Amino acid sequence: MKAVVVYDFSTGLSHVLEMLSVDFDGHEAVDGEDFNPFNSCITGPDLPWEDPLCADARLDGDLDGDQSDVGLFHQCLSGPGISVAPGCIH
Ligand SMILES: [Ca+2]
Ligand SMILES: [Ca+2]
Repeated sequence: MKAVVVYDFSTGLSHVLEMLSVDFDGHEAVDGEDFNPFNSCITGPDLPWEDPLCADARLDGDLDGDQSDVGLFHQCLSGPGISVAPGCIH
């Protein structure tokens, strides 16, 4: 899980936000370079992840790599050089 620090000018406070782990290379854009490692973790419905490196690909929070995870990845797909969408930060 990656994190970013956001400064709120209205309150003068900084907040640490956790980001969904779809930005596998840490470049703050979600593109094809992130899809390749994510895609290698797709197992199918009810088939649990075996590779511990796939822990970051658990986008829907359960143990399999299925269409639900793929859907969440596509919601966060921004494109090369384009920052990840605000909805992909929580
Ligand atoms: Ca990326
Ligand atoms: Ca899943």
